[in-house]
Amino acid sequence: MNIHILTLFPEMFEGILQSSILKKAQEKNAVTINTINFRDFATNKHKTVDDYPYGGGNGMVLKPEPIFYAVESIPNYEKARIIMMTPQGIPYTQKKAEELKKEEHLIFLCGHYEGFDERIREHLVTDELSIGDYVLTGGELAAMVVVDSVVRLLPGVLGNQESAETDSFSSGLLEYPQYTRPEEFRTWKVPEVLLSGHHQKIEEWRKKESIKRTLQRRPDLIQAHQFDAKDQALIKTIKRELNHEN
Ligand code: 6GU
Repeated sequence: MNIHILTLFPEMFEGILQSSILKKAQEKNAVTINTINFRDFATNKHKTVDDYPYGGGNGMVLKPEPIFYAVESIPNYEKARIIMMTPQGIPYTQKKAEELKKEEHLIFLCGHYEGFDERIREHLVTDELSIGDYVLTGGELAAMVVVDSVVRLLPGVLGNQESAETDSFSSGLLEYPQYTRPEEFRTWKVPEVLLSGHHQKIEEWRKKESIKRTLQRRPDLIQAHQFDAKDQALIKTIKRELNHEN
């Protein structure tokens, strides 16, 4: 996969792209990631990238020329998904990450404080994404979130240790509680079943805890999930138990 990130603040990406899994993914050639400062494509001597909104009002608006010219400088940009990061975008989910991982080329547009001239949205962009219902100072942090969550899904990026398969949201449920040594810490013991060596019982316990946690924290995910008859019975049991606790 090939990723380009258009931003006025390329330095914001240095730490994240040079650390941990994203660094390794680039070293393994699973992905190439380049930042482009679209100020370099500004057309006047002051390198202006924004201007006052037509019709008046507060704030500045990102001009179309620097962003169009920066995108058009990228080889084969016509075949890329061109993704604008804004709070008005469609909500980003694991499902969208699974969709984007199949693409060969992603181009991210990050604005900072300002809005984009609507012609960028209408005539350049293929996707507009938001990472949640809160406002960031710019699209950079949001683009990093999307890049991180897509790159970890690329073949060969995660080892077995970090495997993408069993974690939250790929199963549609939240993760079950995990424990490691010591068996007892400040009187707090690890659940007996996990020490039993009884694999079927351990699997059942984990499934139950996973559903319990999801019911308590994210009932919306339970609504969306398809359960077989056995799990539906388990959900009923858990709901009854939770009612008795309260
Ligand atoms: Cl993609 N950009 C900004 N500026 N704020 C956001 C966002 C994006 N997603 C949530 N809040």
